Amino acid sequence: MIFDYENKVLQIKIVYYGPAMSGKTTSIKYLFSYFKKDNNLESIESSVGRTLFFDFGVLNFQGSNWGLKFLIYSATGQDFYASTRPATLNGVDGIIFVVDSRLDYLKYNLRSWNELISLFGDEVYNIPIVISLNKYDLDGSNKLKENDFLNYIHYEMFKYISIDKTVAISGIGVINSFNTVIGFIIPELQIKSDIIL
Ligand SMILES: Nc1nc2c(ncn2[C@@H]2O[C@H](COP(=O)(O)OP(=O)(O)OP(=O)(O)O)[C@@H](O)[C@H]2O)c(=O)[nH]1
Ligand SMILES: [Mg+2]
Repeated sequence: MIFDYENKVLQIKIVYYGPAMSGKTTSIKYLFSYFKKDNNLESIESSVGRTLFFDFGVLNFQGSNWGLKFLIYSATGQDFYASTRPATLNGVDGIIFVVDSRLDYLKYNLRSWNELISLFGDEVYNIPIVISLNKYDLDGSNKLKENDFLNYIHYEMFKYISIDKTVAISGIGVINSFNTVIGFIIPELQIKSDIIL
């Protein structure tokens, strides 16, 4: 978090993290379209729509006294570009961990989670994290439940953690997850549309 006292702007960095194809880019695209800031989002993608390095965009909000500037990133899930992930996480204030909630993908989710934890020391337990059980529209009952995932990851060690189902392709839960992570970072704040309440 960076306070720019001169311009009265608070800068906050949020990273969407998770295994390949879990829905990080889709979530970010929904977020930017919700705030009608589609043009602020840069996705560096391969010809088949896979994130090469990261997605990046800025969301600005103006309060009565201070401006808020959110730097939003997604780390690529593709292992070929894994070396870019630590840099993307540098200086992060909050993480949205996007899980592919189909049970067949559990090992990829856990591998990505363990990698995320290993990139930080014990400070990871102080970072606000919202887990998004994404693709909840797919595959009937063959899906990960909130408590099951939490039990895999020793959630009780984390100071600020939350989990919810999402469907990024239709936007279900995406804004909620974003608001939850922001609420962890700045408890007084709630963002509605493009004004700060
Ligand atoms: N059915 C369904 N499909 C989804 C959902 N979210 C994303 N997808 C699809 O899953 C695929 C991968 O989504 P992306 O958002 O590109 O995944 P990513 O996490 O950015 O993947 P990488 O950049 O490769 O790490 C795309 O075809 C999306 O349309 C969802 O909630 N439900
Ligand atoms: Mg992507």
